[in-house]
Amino acid sequence: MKQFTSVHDVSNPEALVREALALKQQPRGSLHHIGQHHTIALLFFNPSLRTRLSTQRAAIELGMSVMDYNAGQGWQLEFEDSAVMNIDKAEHIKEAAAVISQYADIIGIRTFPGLQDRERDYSDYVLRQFQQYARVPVVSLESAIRHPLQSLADWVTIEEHRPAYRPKVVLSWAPHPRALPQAVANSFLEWMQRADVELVLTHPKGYELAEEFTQGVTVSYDQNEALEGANFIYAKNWSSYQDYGRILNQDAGWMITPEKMARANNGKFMHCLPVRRNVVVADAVLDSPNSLAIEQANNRTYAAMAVLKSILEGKD
Ligand code: SN0
Repeated sequence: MKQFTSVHDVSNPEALVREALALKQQPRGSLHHIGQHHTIALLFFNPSLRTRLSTQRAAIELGMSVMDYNAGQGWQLEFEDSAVMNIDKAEHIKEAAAVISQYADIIGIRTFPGLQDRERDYSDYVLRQFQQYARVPVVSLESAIRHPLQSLADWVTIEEHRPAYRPKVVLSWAPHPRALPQAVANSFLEWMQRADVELVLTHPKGYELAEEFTQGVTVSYDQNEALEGANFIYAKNWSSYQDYGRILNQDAGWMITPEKMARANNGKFMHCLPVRRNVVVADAVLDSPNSLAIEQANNRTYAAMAVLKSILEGKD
């Protein structure tokens, strides 16, 4: 693999899922030779708990060294070409990306969307600028519009709990007090469309996601109908794509409750975390044995290991 910014960078996503599951079975300390003498730099423009720590953990398991940089607290970077840098931006992405490429063999970038300018966000500006100017492989640690490491871990988790038949997987919008990115939902749809599952997306009117991610996906505005017989219920909030970055409603009727779960078929609850308890999901669901949220987070390590290993080995 040459880079990891979306499912499109992966020649065989299902094989990558199998690789992550295989890596999960390996004894600790048995994989250090794979990344020995290699270094990964992790750059965070935004907060991160799971991505930061699981990617570090993955790199450590592979014997790599890790450099962790809070880019938001460093020099303010200029991303525009031909900019006259006489105001607040101290360093251009051209120099920063080239310099970091001399220190690290792989660069990971975490960057959220501004949720103001849809065109700019959906060009995945910051990630793409790093890709353009970096001289080593770039890994997305969640970009403006995608979170591929999360989606890979989600698929791994579904694989571990998959029934003997083709499962029904429902991605449901849920309420939230803050305007959140569409990245997790976009990415989940993109990856699940490559998996052998029945995929259903449900959300209130006005929360339609970008067409490039929903083409071919069954969409229902009726959450109860969508949840009928579901094997996996993935809850996630996102702000509006149409009315870009806006919160259109906080309808508590969309929260995932035990009553909602009762419509499913012994449904497993999924969320990428962090989650707002009793807003997105009721305690009784999140604390139930059917919640996979903690295991999803565990699988982040094996997803990242599969990705880093594939990049280190330079294979497709
Ligand atoms: C981020 C998101 O993309 O929705 C990261 C998820 C992995 N989530 C949040 O920013 C939640 C923040 C909050 O206030 O609950």
